[in-house]
Amino acid sequence: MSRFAIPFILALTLAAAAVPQDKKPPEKKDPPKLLYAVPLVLKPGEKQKVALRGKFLATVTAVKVTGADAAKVTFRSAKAAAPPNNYPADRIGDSEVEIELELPKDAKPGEVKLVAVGPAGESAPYTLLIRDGLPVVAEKEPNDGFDQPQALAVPCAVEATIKGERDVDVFKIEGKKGDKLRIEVQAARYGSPVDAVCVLYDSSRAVVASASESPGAPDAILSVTLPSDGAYLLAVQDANDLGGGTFGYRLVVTRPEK
Ligand SMILES: [Ca+2]
Ligand SMILES: [Ca+2]
Repeated sequence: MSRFAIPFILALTLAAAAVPQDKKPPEKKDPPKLLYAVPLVLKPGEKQKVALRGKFLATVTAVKVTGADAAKVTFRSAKAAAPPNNYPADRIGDSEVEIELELPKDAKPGEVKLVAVGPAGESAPYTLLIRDGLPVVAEKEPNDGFDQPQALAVPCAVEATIKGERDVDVFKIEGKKGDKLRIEVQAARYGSPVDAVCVLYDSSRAVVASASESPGAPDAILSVTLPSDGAYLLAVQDANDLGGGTFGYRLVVTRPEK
């Protein structure tokens, strides 16, 4: 081997070592993905702080609103915010953006969407769940069992949270034989990690009806005709017994037209 060979081989080795660095494709950046809002239900006509949970949100620099011309949005912060271990990150997200949002009083449910903007581009639009004309009820814990239900007057829309693992929310609804009730959970459609199961019991604690997600209908919906006069108990819980401060849901109880 000539005396030039070693430096030559060394140079080749160094060059080879350098190749992966030089030829490494630029880091692939994923655009932000909005999963859901906390609180899940937004109030038109009020300025409120909203955390948006999702993926690749830590570098988001702005949030845009569409579908409500007079809406005002102020970007506050973006950060990584990992879910607890063993929670499904695809549903709970790994980061969040905080904004201040003021929707006009006439903001229309289903029409207002948010888009997060970051260095890798824009998120798909996220449709906000907005209060409609139904009377609003705030969930009151503890409501964890048949002995401590929260009484509801129909119609209403309860704004609730599966506040921790194995949280059960029980509501009491008075009814008469032949009354029709429609009970609808609004959660998964709006990205909430709650996978709700709803069970309606009569006053003797026999199951009258139950529902969970079904194909084409990601949220539980119960349509029942009450079999007798009395107090009915509705239990809502997460199918996987998961829960936490960001597990919001809206429970809409109405009497459909006969
Ligand atoms: Ca609860
Ligand atoms: Ca509860």
